[in-house]
Amino acid sequence: MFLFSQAREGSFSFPTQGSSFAAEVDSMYAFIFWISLFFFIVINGLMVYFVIKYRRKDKRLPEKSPAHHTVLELAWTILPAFILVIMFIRGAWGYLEMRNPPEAANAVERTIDVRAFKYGWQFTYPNGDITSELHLAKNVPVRFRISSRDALHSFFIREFRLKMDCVPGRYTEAWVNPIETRTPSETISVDENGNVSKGEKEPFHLQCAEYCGEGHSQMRTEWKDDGTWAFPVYVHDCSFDELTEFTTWDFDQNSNWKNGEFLFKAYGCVGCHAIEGAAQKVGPNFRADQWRVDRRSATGEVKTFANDAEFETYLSRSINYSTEFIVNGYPNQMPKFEFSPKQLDGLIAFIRSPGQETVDETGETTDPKAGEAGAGKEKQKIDASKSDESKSDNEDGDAAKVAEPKSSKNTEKKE
Ligand code: HEC
Ligand SMILES: [Cu+2]
Repeated sequence: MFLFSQAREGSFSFPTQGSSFAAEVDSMYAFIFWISLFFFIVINGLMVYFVIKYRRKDKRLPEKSPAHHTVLELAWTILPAFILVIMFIRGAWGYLEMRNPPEAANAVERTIDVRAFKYGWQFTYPNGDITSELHLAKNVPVRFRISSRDALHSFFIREFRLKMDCVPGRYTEAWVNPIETRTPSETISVDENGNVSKGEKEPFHLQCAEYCGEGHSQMRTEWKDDGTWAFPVYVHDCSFDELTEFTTWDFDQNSNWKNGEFLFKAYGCVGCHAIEGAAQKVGPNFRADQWRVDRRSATGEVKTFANDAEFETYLSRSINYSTEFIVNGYPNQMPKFEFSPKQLDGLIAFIRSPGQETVDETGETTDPKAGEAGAGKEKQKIDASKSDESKSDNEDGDAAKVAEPKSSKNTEKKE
């Protein structure tokens, strides 16, 4: 049993037991494993022993063996059946416990929406906060309402012994009561010069456990070269409501560029678009020097950009209406989004200069090729003409709003 029930940072066979049902899962596994191992050794040991002991040594013929022995046959049927029944009952109990959230987790205010998509995760908390990191509170049971935007994925957190399918078009459910903390400060260490490196511990590990496409392996908790964790699972020692400290992103407190960076992660753009010179993913890399370069579509259509405003219109339409213009050489795999104009502004600021933030005194990100067009003016116009309410608008209404203020000034033709 030693191998399986140790509660240190990962035993030989298993990672830390981070949830209330982890110990039972492990001991159930160990129970079946050791019984199987016992019978394996007994049966195969005897077999080898008998093969050697009763091998043919001389000309004697084998004796006739008994054909039937009722008592013996009943014994070796009924006794193992007992073992199987015990396994079944323990398994069923454990399964039912994992399937049925306790009262405390079953309420809407304890439900976290888990969205899997190609290729990443998005978590929506009861108050509407959205993150690409999962933040939980120790000893607070929560329910997950799980869905997928595209293919089949599987929501798997190994320290919790939790796994549930993510199925497009329907919700699946799981719950967890984390019993061990794992905070960002344990997993990221910052030295006195401000350099970040991997901390002494890793966050709990989320992973997609169902092959879902070429970016499948990105859908997991992993240390990135830029000094962050992708999709970490954190457990804090606080109340569920205090989690907002970690999950809230205040758009008004942050620059356009920072907002863009946040959205880029939280909405999984990062899963398909590498930035600057990083290894290419499914979609085009975003680089500051690709700013306003002409685009050619898969059907041979060419887009040229007379000024920044036209280019920004193109970028916002590429995001909210991604199927409209497919960049040549790339698959039509980008999902459509419903970002508000303000969010689009942030994303565009980030895409324009993904490597580093350039901020002017107004807090607006400056254009790396500043002065070329009235980009700033255009932006203000857009901000003023619309508010965030278009986020929930239907497609057509949204289309008009996003495209209108920008294309009204320039010569872009509507397709
Ligand atoms: C599933 C993968 C995927 C995700 C997620 C994704 N994209 Fe894309 N994106 C693509 C692909 C593939 C293309 C190229 C084909 C096309 O134009 O649709 C593309 C094209 C683009 C373009 C046009 C690029 C150019 O150089 O002309 C922009 C802008 C863009 N994506 C922004 C975003 C943003 C912002 C997000 C997140 C909100 C995002 N994408 C999420 C796959 C993805
Ligand atoms: Cu997946």
